[in-house]
Order: sequence, then structure tokens, then C-alpha cells
Amino acid sequence: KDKQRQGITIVGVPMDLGADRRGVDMGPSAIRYASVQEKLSMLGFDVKDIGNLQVPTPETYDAGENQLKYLSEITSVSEELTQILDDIVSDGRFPLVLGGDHSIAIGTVAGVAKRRQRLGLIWFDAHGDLNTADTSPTGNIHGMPLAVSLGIGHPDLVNIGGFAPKVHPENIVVIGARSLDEGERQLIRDKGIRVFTMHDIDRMGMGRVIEESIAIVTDGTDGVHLSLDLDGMDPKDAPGVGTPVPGGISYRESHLAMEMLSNAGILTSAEFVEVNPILDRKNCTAEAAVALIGSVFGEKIL
Ligand code: B3U
Ligand code: MN
Ligand code: MN
Repeated sequence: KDKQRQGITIVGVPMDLGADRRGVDMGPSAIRYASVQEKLSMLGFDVKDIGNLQVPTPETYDAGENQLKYLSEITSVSEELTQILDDIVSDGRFPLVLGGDHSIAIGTVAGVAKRRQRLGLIWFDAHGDLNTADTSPTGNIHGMPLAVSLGIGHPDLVNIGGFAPKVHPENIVVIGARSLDEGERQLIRDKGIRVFTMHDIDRMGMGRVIEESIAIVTDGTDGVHLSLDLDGMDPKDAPGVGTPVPGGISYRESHLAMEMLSNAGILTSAEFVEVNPILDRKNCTAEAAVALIGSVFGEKIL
């Protein structure tokens, strides 16, 4: 009943400057085409789509510094996104952000953390996104947003929104990791970040992984953000992503995770990123995203 009145505000960020391939900028359109608004309305929410942020086209800019490609363009979009997210939260609505590459999380997390004492963060991803300019094998900023949110990285990114860090290591879980760079492994050890790798998911089962995750992200926090990179899923189920890694989270496991998060009623914001329609099969990755969004917002099998 409560839920019936809850407002959700959708914002799209057609960002591809943080990845090194085009196509992910069409992610928000693909997810809308897969009927995200209809799904949420059907579930009884008051849904408002405020459209897309303006993102510069890569061909019209110089990538700049090789280890931080498009740093200044990504910085300005992130600042704008931070402001928009802060406004949505201040309105008492649930922000649902559609990407775009994962560099958009820098702005999303900044915006949702702004008025909170302590944010819990669930990072669903094949990767750690814990690189810095020094450790990145690519210079692509979409491999850095979790480090940036922890206050580690280029000061322009780290200080977006005028405060840092946005999250603390003890309130973060990474789920689905199976491709980590050496610098990321080091940072995970140094900061004591709880990473549920595919190995852990295989051994423990997704049910226990989510139970433990919920305990970690709710311990002393006043909000929980879900940052879901579709490449966390297995490429068989979600082929439309820029950097597919075999051996991922199955379609059902990912739904179980979302259903359990929904039942726990802990999420206060969410984003779905890295959908690349150019690499997809008949929009099935965007459709998977919308199905997961349904589960996040309480869609039940029975
Ligand atoms: N860890 C690599 C690859 C990568 C990260 N995120 C995605 N790919 N999607 C990097 O470039 O940092
Ligand atoms: Mn990612
Ligand atoms: Mn990823």
C-alpha cells in the first residue's frame, strides 16, 4: 500500500566517454524501448521520466590524457548528474538511473550520498571498477568509479559534489567479480572491501551472498544504492555489454538477488548501466535489465 504512492524518477545518461566503444550511449533508449516505464506503472508506482542528460559526443572532443580519457567531459556530466540526483532525493522520490557506461556512477553515488550520513553500496559487476590512472590497463574511466567513490583517484573526480569520500569500504559489497586487475586486488585487500566473487557465489549460493550483503550494506547506514552493471550477468543471458566476461551470474541468480533486495526493502536508489544495443541480440540485454528492475520493485512470480 505504501509502495502504491512511492514516486520513481527515471533519468537517462547516454554516456560512452568512460568506455572505449560506442553504442553504450544508446543504453537508455534501449531500456526505455523495453518498456521500463510501463513495467513500473503496472507495479503501481508514480513514475516520472525526466529524459536524458546532455553528454558530449566523443568524435567532437579530444580524449585528452591517455590514462584518464575524457576526464574533463566526464567531470562536467558527473557534476550535473550529482545535482539532478540530489534534487530527486530531496523531492522524496526514488532515483532510477539508466546508463550509459559505468562512469556515470561517479555522479549518481555523489548525488545520493550528498544528504546521507552513511551510504550502503551494492556493486553488481564482473569487474571491480577500482582502478586509478596508475593501475588502469585501459585509461577508461568506467573502470574507476568505485575507487573514485571511495575517495581514491583524480581529485576532479573524487571531489565531485564538493565532498569526499562518498562511501566507506565497510559499507560496500561487490557481487559477481571475475575480472580484477592487480591494482584492484591490492586495493580490495588494503581497504578490506567485501567482494563476493563468482567463486563465492558458486560455493555459497546467491541466497546466502545476498543475506550477507544486506547485513553489510545496512550496518549503520541510512540508505542503500544499487549500482548494477549488466556485465555482472553471464554473457549468455546479457550479451549486449562492452566487456563481456564468461562465467557470470545467471538469469535466475540475478533475479533472486533483486527479489531478495526488494523483500528486504532496503534500496533507496538504483542504476542499470553498460547496456550496449549495438552488441546485443534483439534488445535482450535491455529486456533483462527491465526484468531485473521489475524484481527490484516488487514484481513477484506468484
Ligand atoms: N578492468 C578493466 C576492464 C573493465 C572495467 N570495467 C569494464 N571493463 N567494463 C579496466 O579498463 O579498468
Ligand atoms: Mn562496471
Ligand atoms: Mn563491468
